[in-house]
Amino acid sequence: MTLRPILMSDKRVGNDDETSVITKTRAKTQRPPLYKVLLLNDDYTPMEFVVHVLERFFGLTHQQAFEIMLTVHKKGLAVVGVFSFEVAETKVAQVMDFARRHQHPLQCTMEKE
Ligand code: TYC
Repeated sequence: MTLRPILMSDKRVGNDDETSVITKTRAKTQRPPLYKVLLLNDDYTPMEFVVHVLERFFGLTHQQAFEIMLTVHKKGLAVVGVFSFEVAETKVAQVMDFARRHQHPLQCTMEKE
């Protein structure tokens, strides 16, 4: 029989008859919530501008950017990427600011996954 050392994380549950049960506590690693960044279609923003935004702020290749732009154009919206809250918030702000400065109505939002 192999003996296991009793750890501080073990809980000793005493029974009335002085026998005991040792339960193992498993450390639950909490993953941070993730957020989808969505790009929305509109009738006015030029396709090349959207492609540029996707390359510039999401590090996509021209081909990837063009494909996602076309998906948004055809389906109304697409997920551009999945990030931590802070990164997603920053991307949305960067896209919205860049579109506003160029006077395009492009909309970008985030949503908890
Ligand atoms: N629908 C736009 C057009 O025809 C192109 C477009 C694509 C706009 C994606 C926004 O997120 C968007 N010029």
